[in-house]
Amino acid sequence: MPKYTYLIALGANLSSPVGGPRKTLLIALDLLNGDHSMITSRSQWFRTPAFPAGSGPDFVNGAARAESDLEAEAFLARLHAVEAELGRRRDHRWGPRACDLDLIAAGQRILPDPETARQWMDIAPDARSMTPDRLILPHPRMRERAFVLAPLAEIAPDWRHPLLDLSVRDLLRALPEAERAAVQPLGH
Ligand code: PH2
Ligand code: MG
Ligand code: MG
Repeated sequence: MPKYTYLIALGANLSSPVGGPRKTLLIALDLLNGDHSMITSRSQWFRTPAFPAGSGPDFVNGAARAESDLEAEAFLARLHAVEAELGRRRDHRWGPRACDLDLIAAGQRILPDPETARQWMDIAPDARSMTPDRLILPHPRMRERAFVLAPLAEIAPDWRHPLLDLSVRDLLRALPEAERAAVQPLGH
């Protein structure tokens, strides 16, 4: 029996060597299926405007759930290996990308500890360019992003944020209507 359940956000707004965003993200999920990990569900795809506005072409976004024997750091390393395999260059933090696989949550675990995770979540907007040098879970910015929450709401609507005690459904409902409306379903 796998030990951990992970929630993953997928995004792409450039073609990769294997094809356009949808094809690339499907192949990424195939590559994640293996000895230690299994993708057990995924959302449909969504077309979303690039954030920040004007930073590039629209994204294709989705979300998936994985069961895995790997610890969170090792699972994150798998995500990065698949990104690299699909041609992702990790140079521009907010630049266009061919395959972005973000680890959003590991069950109800809070990493590295509740105090640090809360500090990154509450960080002031003008300090947002800072990047943590270790894995913070749940993902500190997940509550702000309709392009993460709308796909997640399809596969894990009742997952509860362990620091906020709000479900994915609650977090999505709390976003401005215009941001939710900008996330357009594309089907599976
Ligand atoms: N990812 C980013 C930056 N901006 N915008 C959208 N719409 N979707 C993303 O996945 C996304 C983004 C950084 O990874
Ligand atoms: Mg990302
Ligand atoms: Mg990323």
